[in-house]
Amino acid sequence: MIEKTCYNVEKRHILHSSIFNQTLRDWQGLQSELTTKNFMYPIFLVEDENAVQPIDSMPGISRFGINKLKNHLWPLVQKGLQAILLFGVIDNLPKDDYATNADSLQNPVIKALPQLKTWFPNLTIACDVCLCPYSSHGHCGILFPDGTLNNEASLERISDVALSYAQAGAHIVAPSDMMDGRIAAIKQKLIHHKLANKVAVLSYTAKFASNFYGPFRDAAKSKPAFGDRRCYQLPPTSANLAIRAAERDVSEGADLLMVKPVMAYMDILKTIKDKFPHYPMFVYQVSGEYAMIYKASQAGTFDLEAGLMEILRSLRRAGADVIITYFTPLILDLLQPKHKL
Ligand code: PB1
Repeated sequence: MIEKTCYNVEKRHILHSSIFNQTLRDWQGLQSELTTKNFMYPIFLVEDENAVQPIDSMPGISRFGINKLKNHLWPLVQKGLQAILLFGVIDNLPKDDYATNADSLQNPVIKALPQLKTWFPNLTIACDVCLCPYSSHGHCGILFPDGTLNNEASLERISDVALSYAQAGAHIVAPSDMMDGRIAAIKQKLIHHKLANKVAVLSYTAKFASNFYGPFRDAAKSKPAFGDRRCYQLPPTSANLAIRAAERDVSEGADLLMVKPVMAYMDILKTIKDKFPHYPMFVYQVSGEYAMIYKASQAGTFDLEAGLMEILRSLRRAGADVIITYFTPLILDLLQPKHKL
């Protein structure tokens, strides 16, 4: 006999008994908890070692020279920052069809790595690997003379750049180029140079030809000189290609997987995490998502901290293990223990 209340609410339909105090509510959300280990902080690094260049399209975000980056990171590391993702931005070094300065000795990332590792020995440093910030045409690979993508030449160049960052001290190389076979090409070079057991490969596994990269392209000065990236970034309409990309990158040796952007792709996030539960799943809350959330909160649409935490918890609930986000400094403040012991 099922006991019924006077309004016939069956006892197993009573949810309020699971949420009437904060502890009960916390227990319902353990799978979406946030710690400092769940975050990676993207950083723009310029040649001028003493520069701080605010980025108009990304309020609150600046490009840094290495000396100013040290000052910026120090308090964040004290608050528990675990990982950063470096993007080099060049102003004076020339850009050419081969993206020569992607890994030249004058490249700001190559120059910064040894210093950052000395200053912050416990910080995990990932380097984005792509040609677009360094190529004259602004595309992510090497092109044929007719302007179409030369995938083979791109693999050779991109794996060279990844190797250079690994040799300069990167803990993780993160190819965002979306060339076919770049994970295997990078892994092969790391193995050949006896670095495969010391450097992780974070694949931008399911990276879509999104409308939400605009502010980044301002920040990194990496807008394509012509055309777009739809012939090598995944079509936003496709889930199947994302699965095929994940299967491919896992088989080619990726250590870490990623979905990017994330807010419009949480179905993809859940699918890939469910299919590969034993791989750390990264998501990239990209520049357009950052700017959208920031500006909406500035417009009074919602409270930034409360709205951001709601979004971050939803990403964790959908399967994200690590969130790459420009909000990392704010999040570190929000994660500080309320009462210092
Ligand atoms: O925050 C962002 O918008 C990230 C943009 C991203 C960086 N990995 C790429 C997107 C793009 O410009 O197509 C850069 C491609 N290498």
